[in-house]
Amino acid sequence: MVHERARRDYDARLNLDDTLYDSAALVKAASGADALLICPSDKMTPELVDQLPASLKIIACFTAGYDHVNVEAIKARGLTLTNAPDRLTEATADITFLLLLGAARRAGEGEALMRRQGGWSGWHTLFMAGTDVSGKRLGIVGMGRIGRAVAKRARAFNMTVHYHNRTRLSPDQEAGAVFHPTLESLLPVSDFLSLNCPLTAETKGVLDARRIALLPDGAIVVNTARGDVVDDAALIAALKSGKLAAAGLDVYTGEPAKISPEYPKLPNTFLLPHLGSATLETRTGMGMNALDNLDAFFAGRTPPNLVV
Ligand code: 8YV
Repeated sequence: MVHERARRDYDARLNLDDTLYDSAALVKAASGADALLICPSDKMTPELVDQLPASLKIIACFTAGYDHVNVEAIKARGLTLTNAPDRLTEATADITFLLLLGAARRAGEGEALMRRQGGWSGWHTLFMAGTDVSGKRLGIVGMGRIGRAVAKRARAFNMTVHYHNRTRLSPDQEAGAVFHPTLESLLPVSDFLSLNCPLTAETKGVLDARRIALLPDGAIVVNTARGDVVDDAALIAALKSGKLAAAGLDVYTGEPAKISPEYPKLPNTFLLPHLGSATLETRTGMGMNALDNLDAFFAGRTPPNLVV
């Protein structure tokens, strides 16, 4: 549907076999184009932005996150940049909960047992005993649309919700969640910690060894934000030492090719390959969202999701 609309309304050159473009291929693909519609794997470094053709006016991201784009370079070139945050809230909150439950209930280990060993030996009282979710405290870092949708699910699971955000939400949006002005205050009350903030200069590496030490012993960390929000070495050390019971991860530093090889080796990680928004309905919605931005721009209106 997204392809059809793009072809109907634009002279669109589509990457139908999902080839990963390197810088040279991206520059070539952009030749003579007015607009580029890009995915997170299309890294817009300052060097690449410099080489983009003079015909280019706008770059529309398919995703909510635009940390793969150097915004300063875009501004310096006088280009317009949009993102697409309007349709992925529910799907990403769902996968956050899938990771939270999967990590807490050792679903990865259980699934591997069924697939690789064809079953288990018998019912034992502590066989693959995980961690209760109900009755626990969930700390959410970043209470935007996705964070709030995660909070809604947490309430249905009988969890108490705490959050840290740059600004405190209205009582209506808080819906009973407890605000923490600092991460240092949020972490000690987070039996589960869900990262839902954008990756920025301030959030890069924010979950480091010092902050992990502030979490309760046996806490569980879930990341559907960006891998770089976490200090990998610190997270891996805490998973190995037992400081953390488990982690559920959908995003990784260096993804997809240079993910730390330690994560898949650890039994207490529950890992997905950046599937947060990967449903047909949501990905179609995100594509439409990106096209809405292009349409508005070329009609002379302010795009609904203008970044710069
Ligand atoms: C993810 C995303 O799937 O839009 C983005 O920027 O990365 C989402 O689509 C999600 O954040 C990761 O679980």
